[in-house]
Amino acid sequence: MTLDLFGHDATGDTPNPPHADALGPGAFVLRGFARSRLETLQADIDGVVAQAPLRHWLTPGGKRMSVAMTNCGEVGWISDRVGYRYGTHDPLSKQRWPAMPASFAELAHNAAEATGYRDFRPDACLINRYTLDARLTLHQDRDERELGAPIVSVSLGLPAIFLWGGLQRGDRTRRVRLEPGDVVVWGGPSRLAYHGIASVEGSFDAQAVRYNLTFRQAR
Ligand code: MD3
Ligand code: FE
Repeated sequence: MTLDLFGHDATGDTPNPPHADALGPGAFVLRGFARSRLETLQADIDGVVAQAPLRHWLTPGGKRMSVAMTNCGEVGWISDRVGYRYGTHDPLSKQRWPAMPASFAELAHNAAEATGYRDFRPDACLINRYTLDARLTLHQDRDERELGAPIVSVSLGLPAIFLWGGLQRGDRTRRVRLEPGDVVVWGGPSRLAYHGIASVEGSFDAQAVRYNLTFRQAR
């Protein structure tokens, strides 16, 4: 596949509201979109984590991921020696993943709508927690059945440098600073772009961490 991801007018019908910065065709940063809701979101994260603790998955290759993860919603993203997949149950508790808090579902829906994606109803929310030494290497999100739906991500806590690549692993990457309250919507031709987190900004004596919520229509 050789789509010209960041060429001019790649789709022609890309939604483009005035208050969003386009990162690429179909991908938008909504700066501060969740800022007024950060306290509620954090309280709801804490509620999910109390039921389904953050943990470091193993990659299929056997490496412990530096990002700690948990899930809420109908299905959750899981990684172990078997591979990457979505599952209805938390492998630690053997219970279903906690329900998606209304504050999460509403925010994800509203952000998608603000960028022209109608009727976004995510069934999965991955909660990522980054300490200062955590990284997420360049990857594609391709474990979802519904690749036509966008992904919505919400940043909380410490700022981070997001890596935004192209459709091929070797394509050059841009660095985008994501701050607490920033919401990003990735769809259309940008849905399968390579991306990652290069670094989290903060001082080592502080206890602070970064959280990211990633909303997907996974199945
Ligand atoms: C661009 N998380 O969990 S969210 C992930 O900040 C993930 O925790 C990062 O990448 C984080 O898979 C980045 C932003 C994101 C999510 C999905 C994308 C960007 C994306 C899918 C396609 C293109
Ligand atoms: Fe990703």
